[in-house]
Amino acid sequence: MKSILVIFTVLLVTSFSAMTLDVKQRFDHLDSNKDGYLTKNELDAQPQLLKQFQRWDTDQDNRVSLVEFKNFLTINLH
Ligand SMILES: [Ca+2]
Ligand SMILES: [Ca+2]
Repeated sequence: MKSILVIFTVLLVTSFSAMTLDVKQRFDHLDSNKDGYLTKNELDAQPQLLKQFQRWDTDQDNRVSLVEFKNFLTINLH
């Protein structure tokens, strides 16, 4: 019984970190100048993402941080 719980926990942690890594990779891919923020310029080539910009930018500083990006994706995945 205990081993099942351990396996379950390991699976949960693994899938969670895999998802986090995936989000980071997508973010880095979009962040073309690698300053750690996505700006409207960087999303110019992705109109479908640009449309979401205002919703992503929760503190409205006109740039999307990794945290904002992650929050948005996490909210929309559940
Ligand atoms: Ca950037
Ligand atoms: Ca922001």
